[in-house]
Amino acid sequence: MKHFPDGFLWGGAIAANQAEGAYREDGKGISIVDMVRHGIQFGSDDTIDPHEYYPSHEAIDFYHHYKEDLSFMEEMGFKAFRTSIAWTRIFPTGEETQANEKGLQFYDNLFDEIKKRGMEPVVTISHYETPYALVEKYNGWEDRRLIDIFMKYCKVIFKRYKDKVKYWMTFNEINNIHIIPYAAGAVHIDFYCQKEKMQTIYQASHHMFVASALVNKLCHEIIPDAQIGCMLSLSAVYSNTCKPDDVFEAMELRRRSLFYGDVMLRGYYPNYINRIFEEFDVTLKKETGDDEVIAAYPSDYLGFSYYRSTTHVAGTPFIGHTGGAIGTPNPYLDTTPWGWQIDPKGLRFVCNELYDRYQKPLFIVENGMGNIDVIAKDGKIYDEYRIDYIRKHLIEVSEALKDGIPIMGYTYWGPIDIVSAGTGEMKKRYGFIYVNKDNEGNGNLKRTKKNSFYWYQKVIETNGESLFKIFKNKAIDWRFVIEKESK
Ligand code: BGP
Repeated sequence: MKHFPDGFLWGGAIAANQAEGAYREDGKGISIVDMVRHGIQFGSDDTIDPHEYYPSHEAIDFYHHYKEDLSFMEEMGFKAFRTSIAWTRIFPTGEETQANEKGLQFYDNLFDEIKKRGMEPVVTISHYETPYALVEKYNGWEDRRLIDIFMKYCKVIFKRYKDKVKYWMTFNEINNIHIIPYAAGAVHIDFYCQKEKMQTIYQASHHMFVASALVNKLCHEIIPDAQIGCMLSLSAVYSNTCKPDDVFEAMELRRRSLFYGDVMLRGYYPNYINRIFEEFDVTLKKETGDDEVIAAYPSDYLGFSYYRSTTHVAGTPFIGHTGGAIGTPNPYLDTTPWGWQIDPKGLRFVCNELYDRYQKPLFIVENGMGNIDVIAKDGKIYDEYRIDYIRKHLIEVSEALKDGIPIMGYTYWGPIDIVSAGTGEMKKRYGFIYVNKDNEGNGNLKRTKKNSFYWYQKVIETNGESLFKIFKNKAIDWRFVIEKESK
């Protein structure tokens, strides 16, 4: 019996702002992350200090290296490649009436190249890259006018790329507006006043819900054969004990994220949110017709990221970072150097949780391991820890498929090293391909295949079957193991 269905979208995912660099080239405007030096977890400088180094300004210079980089993805056999469009390349401040042709042309070339190399482009429309001008003027999504501004941008890109892109997602990790509001909702909030914070967050979320629904509609009108999903950060959360208080609060913490899926996939505000609104004095400003729009145009599928799990103890604060909620460590799990606990079974758990709740196709659009890679004396990179991480997660994906869950594909996060979103580092590497560039900007950007490159290539070539094969030789260099075993 086959473990993965034919047509499963194997691939990888990046985001424009973490890979492209060229942050002022060809008319690009300043986006919110361009002002972030140490990662979105640590907030924005709200200015660019010319004396400081911002890793994302050059990143891995994907803007000029995309052909070479995509040739690696092709060599691994990718069926899908997820990236985002930098909104500021198309509308530098968000409010121009004319789109920037050079920006449009770049993505034309990029999508052509992806397709030419046998991959489906999967495109996130807004991945933490809102034009900064919209924060200055409107405090981002807190202001309803962002809906029309975003619609204008979407209309341009749908029309332009309608023959090239068939998989879309609106907002990257929209639920992260609670933990990184600046990146996810382009809002500056007062963290010290819970009530004001919640008011701003939910008002901004409402505008994003309406925008997302209208964009779903627009997408289907302009590209009838496209699918457009929402995208949530959904690493698992467990109760730390079987104490009913812990169990209940863990459910509440989880629901804070699932609320976003509830609205965008089911098409209505769930009852439980009313109590939260009451407790935090949230008064949502809605316009006539908003609820109808949200109901009429839900997302087609749920794209989500899964990296790790955590546990919750009642009474501890609801905080988090790019990997999801930060709770109390789980004594049963190992941890990456960045403290992310490795929990492959949690991925199967989450797939079941989500499908039980939504009955819509799932797309695992981010999963991966950030680690410190060392170049060995022979010049190679033996990243067995990464292979082990992915292998165990993919086996759980195959179990979830057996559980009867429609999973469209798996795009590994950061198939080539890129700048970390959370910490702004290059040192935190996810890639199958090493990029010679460090946190301070030293390095010549040379690309080198890691051991995991050959391993993932084999996984895709066998449509996942190699995951279940016990290789006689301990995998020291996958190229040799694979060559020998395939004879
Ligand atoms: C997600 C984001 C990505 C990303 C990833 C890994 O939250 O969608 O942009 O980078 O997490 O996080 P980090 O880069 O902080 O390791």
